[in-house]
Amino acid sequence: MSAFGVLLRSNQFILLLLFLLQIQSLGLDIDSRPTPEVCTTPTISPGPKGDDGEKGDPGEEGKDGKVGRKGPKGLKGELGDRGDQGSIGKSGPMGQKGDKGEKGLLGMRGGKGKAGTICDCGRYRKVVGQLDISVARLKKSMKFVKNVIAGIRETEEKFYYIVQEEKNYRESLTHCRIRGGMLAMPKDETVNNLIADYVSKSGFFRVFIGVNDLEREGQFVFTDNTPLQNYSNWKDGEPSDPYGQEDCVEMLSSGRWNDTGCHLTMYFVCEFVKKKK
Ligand SMILES: [Ca+2]
Ligand SMILES: [Ca+2]
Repeated sequence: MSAFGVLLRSNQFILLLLFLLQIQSLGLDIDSRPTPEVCTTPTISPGPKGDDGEKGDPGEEGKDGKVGRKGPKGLKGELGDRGDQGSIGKSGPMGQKGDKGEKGLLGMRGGKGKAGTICDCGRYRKVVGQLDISVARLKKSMKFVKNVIAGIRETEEKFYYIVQEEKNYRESLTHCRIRGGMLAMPKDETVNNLIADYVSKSGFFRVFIGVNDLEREGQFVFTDNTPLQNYSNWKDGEPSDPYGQEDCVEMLSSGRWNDTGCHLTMYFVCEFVKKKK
């Protein structure tokens, strides 16, 4: 750029500046320049601000708003008043048995009894003592009595009964002896018939009787060691002891005798001598 150009530019700038200053001194504004209408129609200026108006009437009630969100849980209310008593409910199940209660108080003392008579206490004590002994014996004999209840037979001199327990010959002997008797010894026809009838009517087939040849083979004796002199009632063909093992005697329901093994077990008949009055 030439120096002339620069000079021309600076002059233009100065002129512009002077122009603007002229406008400002005249109180003119570019934006407030009068429009063509200002010149043609009268301008109406707004009046001063009026006084505040009176407060209006309250408006009509607005519409219900939308249902809001669920609020937080409230505090627990106070305890209400006690209600009326309800009706009686159904009976519950039966409870368990309770514990035994404590012992009650001692009762009142009774009245004085009548005067007793003088007794022979020593005699009564003796009777009571004998009763105790009898009861003890009775208890021991309960099993024995159970068998006796099944039936008992008797003659003028003796009692007979079938012990319904299966025992071998020696056990049978012992059983009768410790009870004060013996294994039955039918020493005559009357007694033999009585025992036979007893056995058959009781429905048994065979029983041990008090006869054996344990001491000497073939020499039969009663259990009181008396020999069979006056009476015996062997079954036909008996006694027969082919193997030497039949040393004890059984009575069959027919009343007949047979020698048989002593180790066999069966019911048996005891006899007891009646006490003389
Ligand atoms: Ca024999
Ligand atoms: Ca035989």
